[in-house]
Amino acid sequence: MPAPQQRTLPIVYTPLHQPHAPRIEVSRTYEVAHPEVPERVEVMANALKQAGHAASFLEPREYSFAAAAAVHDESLLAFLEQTTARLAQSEGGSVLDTPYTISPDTPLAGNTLAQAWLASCVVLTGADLLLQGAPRVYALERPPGHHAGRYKYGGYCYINHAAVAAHTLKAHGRVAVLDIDFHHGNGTQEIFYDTDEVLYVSLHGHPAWAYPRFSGWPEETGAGAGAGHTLNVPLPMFTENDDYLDAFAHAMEKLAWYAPAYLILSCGFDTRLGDPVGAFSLTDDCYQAMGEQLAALGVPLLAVQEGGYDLEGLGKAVVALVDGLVPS
Ligand code: OKP
Ligand code: ZN
Repeated sequence: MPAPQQRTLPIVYTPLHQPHAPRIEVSRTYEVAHPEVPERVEVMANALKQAGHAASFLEPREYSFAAAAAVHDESLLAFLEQTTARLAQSEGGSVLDTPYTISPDTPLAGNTLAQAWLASCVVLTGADLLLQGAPRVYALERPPGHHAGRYKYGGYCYINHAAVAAHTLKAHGRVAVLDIDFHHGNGTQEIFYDTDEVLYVSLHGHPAWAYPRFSGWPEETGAGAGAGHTLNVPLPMFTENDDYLDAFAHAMEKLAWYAPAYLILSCGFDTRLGDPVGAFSLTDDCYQAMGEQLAALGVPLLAVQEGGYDLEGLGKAVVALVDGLVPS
């Protein structure tokens, strides 16, 4: 008798992300509303619950912050700890530009590091569920992580959750990270650039015009033991489903070549038509198609929430992806 099909999947979530609520970032020289708002995860959580996944929600466990040191240099962690501790003492202060950021768009406040680590705990809980045999898990957390590198934070990211989880999982087998956020995950690429224990594959807006600009060219393919273990597929502005899915097929071939024991999906919906930060034109069909193909790959998969800023579209996008991941 064939095994019954999985009709849903664990969704790790906590409402406690909400106190992380950056208000402004710097665009050139003036202040603008910050797009990485608490409503993002609430919209996605509500849409998933409405789509029949309410019973799958579970709370994160706690993990020691020491785990962050596996992927971030102690200089960065000490800076984040000291700066947020100082800000916690002073009433309501926040700082945008520091020597440790790649872009002045990622506010530090007194609670920021604790909030970022809470997001890592959501993702680490998901990783543990994979180790316990769950075929697919969705970690619905914020702030995102893929721009946080070994030495610097930025791009709305403080701790690289996908990298922390990849570090945990690679003790149990080869790990691939597939990054489908609109932006290149410079932090994840950097952290695993010279190892063959983690494959990094990313589809993103071309760095000639898209953030973070300094990383994500196709010529970046890994170094040392990691040579050939980074694949960047930059795409043009306004890329639509067909061209995106062609590039996705290329990424899937690389994943099949690597044959990972675990797959981390750095999952951003800022590729969606109408997203105010990204510049692609994908529709929900594309997320469902990717979900289906990823499920068919048969590799235990941990989806990690990265970007996506269109509060009207986020719910539909995540439901489409999860519907693809969980055939009904
Ligand atoms: C985070 B994630 C500076 C613009 C900064 C930062 C975008 C961060 C995206 N001129 N924009 O990858 O969705
Ligand atoms: Zn993004």
